[in-house]
Amino acid sequence: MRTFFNVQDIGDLGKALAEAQEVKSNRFGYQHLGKNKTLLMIFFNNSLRTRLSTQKAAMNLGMNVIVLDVNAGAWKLETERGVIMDGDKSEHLLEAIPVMSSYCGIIAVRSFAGLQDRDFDYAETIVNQFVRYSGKPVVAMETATVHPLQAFADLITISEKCGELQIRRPKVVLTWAPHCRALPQAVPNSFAEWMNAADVDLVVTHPEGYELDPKFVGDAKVEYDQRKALEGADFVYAKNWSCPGVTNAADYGKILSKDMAWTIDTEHMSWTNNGYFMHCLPVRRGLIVTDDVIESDHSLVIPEAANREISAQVVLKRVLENI
Ligand code: AN0
Ligand code: CP
Repeated sequence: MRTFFNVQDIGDLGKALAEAQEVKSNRFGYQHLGKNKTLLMIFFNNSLRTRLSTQKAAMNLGMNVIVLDVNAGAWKLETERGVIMDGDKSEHLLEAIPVMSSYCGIIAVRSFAGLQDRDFDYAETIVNQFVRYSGKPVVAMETATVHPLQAFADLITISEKCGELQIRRPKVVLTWAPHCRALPQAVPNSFAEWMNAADVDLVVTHPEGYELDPKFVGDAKVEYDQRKALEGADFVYAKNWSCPGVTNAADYGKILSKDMAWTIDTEHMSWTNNGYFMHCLPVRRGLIVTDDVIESDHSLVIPEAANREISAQVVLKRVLENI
């Protein structure tokens, strides 16, 4: 594997899930792969899980790790070509990328959507420059439109629960929930993309206007009535996202609804098939989910986060095997 952005990059999902279990039971068995190899993790945005789990995964593999928080000590980076750099940005990404790549064997990047310009975000303008100008394998740690390490960890978590409960083809519901700030679509995009590729029955539910890009939703059923969508669900994956601008481009990145009737509480969970609650975290209690639901024994938020170490380790292992 050379780049990790989409579900196709991981290939056969059955094999990837088997490898995840193998890595989970033998985390330190592959240290020869990473010896004297360096992972550079670049963060343009905040992180708790991605930073810790990806660094831990790299260390499990025997790698050296360098972390750069661009907004905490690095020069502010210009990303557009052809501008006169007389503002607050001291360095251009086109110099910074080859410099940074000269210090490492693998680059991992977190760069959220700006939510101002749909074309700029959906063309993956920032991370594509890393792919093009670094000459190194690039792993997405949440880009403008995808968060594949999260979706892979979520799939591992669902598959483990299905194994335990002997569920063959689970009903998985991706539900929009209200939030006070405009959030990217990367998490729901990747979740839908990965669930479509997996052996699950995916239903997506959200208020009108929040339609996700068809390239991620595929043939999944879209149900605007949240109660109908949740009926019989084995897994409820809650997430807020801002307007993807699919039906109305002018609304891209806007908050169209703050309808608290969509908050996942015990009544919502009672409509499901004794379903499990999932969220990628960080989550705002009281908006996305109530305390009772997230603290219940049917909440999978902690196992999901723990599986981020496993998804990252499978991905880095495969990249290392190809260097
Ligand atoms: C980010 C998002 O919604 O994409 C990161 C989630 C992993 N969330 C926030 O900014 C709160
Ligand atoms: N789920 C996730 O990616 O969390 P962080 O933003 O804390 O990395």
